Amino acid sequence: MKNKFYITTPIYYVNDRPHIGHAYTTIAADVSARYHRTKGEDVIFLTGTDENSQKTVEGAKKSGEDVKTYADRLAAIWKSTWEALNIGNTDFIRTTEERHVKTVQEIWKRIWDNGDIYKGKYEGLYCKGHEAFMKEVDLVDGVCSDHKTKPEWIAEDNYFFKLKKYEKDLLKLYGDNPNFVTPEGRFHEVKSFVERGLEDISISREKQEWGIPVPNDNKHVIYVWFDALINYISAIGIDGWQKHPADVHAIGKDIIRFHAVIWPAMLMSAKLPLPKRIVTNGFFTIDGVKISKSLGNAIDPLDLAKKYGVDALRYFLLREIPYGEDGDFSEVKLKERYNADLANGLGNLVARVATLGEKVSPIKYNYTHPLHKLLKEAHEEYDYKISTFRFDEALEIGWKRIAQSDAALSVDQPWYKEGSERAEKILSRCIELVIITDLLEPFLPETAQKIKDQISYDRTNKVFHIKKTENLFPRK
Ligand code: ME8
Repeated sequence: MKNKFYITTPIYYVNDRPHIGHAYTTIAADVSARYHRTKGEDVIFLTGTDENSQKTVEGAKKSGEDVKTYADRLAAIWKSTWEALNIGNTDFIRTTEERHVKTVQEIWKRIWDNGDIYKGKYEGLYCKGHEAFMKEVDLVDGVCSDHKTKPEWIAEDNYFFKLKKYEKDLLKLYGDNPNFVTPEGRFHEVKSFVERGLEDISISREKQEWGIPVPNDNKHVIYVWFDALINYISAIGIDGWQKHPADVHAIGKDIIRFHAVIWPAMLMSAKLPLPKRIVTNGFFTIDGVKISKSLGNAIDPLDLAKKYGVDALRYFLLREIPYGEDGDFSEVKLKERYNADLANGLGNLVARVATLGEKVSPIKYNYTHPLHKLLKEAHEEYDYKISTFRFDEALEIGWKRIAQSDAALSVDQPWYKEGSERAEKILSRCIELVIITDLLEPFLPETAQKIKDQISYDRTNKVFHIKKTENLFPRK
């Protein structure tokens, strides 16, 4: 039986179109999904949209549409953006879908039946930007420092989830699973947060109309985060989750408490298995400035993809910022890396090998080359890096090979003109390129195909066919 691998991204709010930050997490998850597919695993890769938020209502109001029409239009934009960025998700979930609403209500009932939901009064602050209940200590001069808005004071009847009850179980979970959250520093923050003591949380809103009704009490809607987290189950069904929960939730550092504290507690209460890992990326700024709608600096990934190509954008995002760390995005750096690593590096190597190789193609090859052992070792190191989300280091391995191959090509230059060793020398470079292409495929799927079109290995007849076509990355 094939091994299963289930990976998810956050489901994104539909109050705006995707920006480069959303693309970052989604591309990372896609690289992981593609990598597991190359290992022959049966991959489920889920992304989608989080629509039962007040942000959706406000977005609709601003654009003068009714809420459902607005949500439909925005969800289609998110879907098509991922298609354009070559994201190979196997499913796209919207939280307004029937399959999700049903699952949320079922999970609510399970948690209710377990005695973990009670009715109480919530009085306190609520930040709409965060869609989260806030404490005075979270604010700076009474204002949410992320959204620069004053949270509203709400006083209403709410249902509460007994989060505090799960304090000990959560600490045990963290103790037993040292890789539950990565990177380690952020896991540490989560642990300290829980160690300081949890409070029960409000999981419904009384005065909202848009949202999933609380079972048996339709005066209330379910709090959007309680609903949103369950999407990971809705997509594959409760039975599906029971058999194989998520292997990886890829998220940004901003939503770690929801995923590493509230979500496992909800699952424990519903008596369902827990996700295996939560992998968090840092946040990046643009030219040193926080990405924000009001500043108008939210770069549309499609604009960059149009200018540099989808693969170049995918490459840059994962090469430039070590995954997990905060970083800075700038188009100047993107262009620099494009020219240095892609045009002069990979693109140039492929062009050189194809030009020289075309003259001696086809070349016979029967797997006895000494290069094989060496390259296998590179593969092992790469496997480790990529399966632990060290994308920049995985790419570095690929680029080290590219540089070595390029250097070997220059040293061997005299042989390429004529002589019996010509085909033999070219063969070495072809073998290297096949391996390099394998390594890079999850990151640069389109480029990998283009390389294979130029340098292809025919397994049946055991020959390389080499044919020069277009330049992969024309200089910018
Ligand atoms: O939080 N740098 O959705 P959201 C890196 N609906 N990543 C960034 C980023 C940046 N500057 N900005 C955004 C929500 N992201 C909820 C999630 S899940 C059950 C519900 C990425 O639309 C990052 O992955 O605000 C972050 O966690 C996510 O977008 C937040 O997207």
